[in-house]
Amino acid sequence: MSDRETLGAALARCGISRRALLKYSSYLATLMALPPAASSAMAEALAKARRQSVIWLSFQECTGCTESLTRSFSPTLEDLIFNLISLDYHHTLMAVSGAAAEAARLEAMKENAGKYLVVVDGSVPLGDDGAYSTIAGITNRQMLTETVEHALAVISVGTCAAFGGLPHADPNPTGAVPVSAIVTGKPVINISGCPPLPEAMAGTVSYILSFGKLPELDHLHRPKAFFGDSIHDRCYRRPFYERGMFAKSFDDDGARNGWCLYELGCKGPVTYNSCATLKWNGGTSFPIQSGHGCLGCSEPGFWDKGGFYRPLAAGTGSPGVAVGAAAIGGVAVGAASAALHRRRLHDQGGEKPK
Ligand code: FSX
Repeated sequence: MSDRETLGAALARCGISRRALLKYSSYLATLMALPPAASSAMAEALAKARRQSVIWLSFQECTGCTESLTRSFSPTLEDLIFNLISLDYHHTLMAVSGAAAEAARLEAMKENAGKYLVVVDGSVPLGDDGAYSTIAGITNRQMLTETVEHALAVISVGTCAAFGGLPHADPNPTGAVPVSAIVTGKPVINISGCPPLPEAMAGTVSYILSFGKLPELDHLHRPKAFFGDSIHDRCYRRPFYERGMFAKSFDDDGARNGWCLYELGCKGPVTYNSCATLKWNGGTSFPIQSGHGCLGCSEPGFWDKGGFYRPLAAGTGSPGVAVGAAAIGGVAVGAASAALHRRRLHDQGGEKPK
């Protein structure tokens, strides 16, 4: 692996021009709210960077995170950059299996000690000594602990790895925990979402490759560039919320005409992610644009928050789940109540004042 070509050389070999790399850097710099000069510095750094060794571990998950990345609208430069990292180990994508696969993991760890990134999707089962999920004869916990020991950093992709996700939902039969419950003494970046946005995954890796440091993170260790605003902050239905115009059912005229889906259970006001701006499938759409409320999939404990179709104002129905239910409770429908709702969310630290 020591003779890895630079990313610039690899892109040129694939017919990707310098101009395209500059365009991607500029897109990424804008996306991450970096100063204008950062875009050319990023292009230079990316062109000179050696292919980054990445070891990808998949534990208790549905493979949606890998699907999100590999089935993103193609071809895009971020796909190519992800293809051009050295993905030295990936349960789903690697050609070899068994002893040869494990040898590849150990070799990558040895040859890139202190420099490789570990990407994890899925939660880690601790119940019954980890018997619910084993790979190559060892528990997920053992594999994670051993693999991260000499890693540069760990990226938890998907809500399962970041916060426990579906396997952690009540009653959590496998004793599932997020990666951060096991990994200590190493930087852990959470890119949540079920699944996460491919741009957030590729953008975060590109940032680390370009600048040799981690991006700025929020209180849940998510890159602020992608998780700095709530879905509600950026939602195109927001003007209807402000005017107190709420759809009453998924097929009424209000819903069809873009009215706010708050009363139908939309969790956009308490969910932080970039779906409303980046959208999915190459910027085609996102759930709210398709007529369905946000499920809040990038937030901790979203499966247990009292029902996807239960309005926030009705509370979570689940004690101890912090979605600001107390802040939202008692909000009546209408423009005046919308303002009150915002004020109360802000008082709970859930939303900026407007
Ligand atoms: Fe979880 Fe990802 Fe949802 Fe699925 O790997 S975040 S269940 S999309 O696959 O972990």
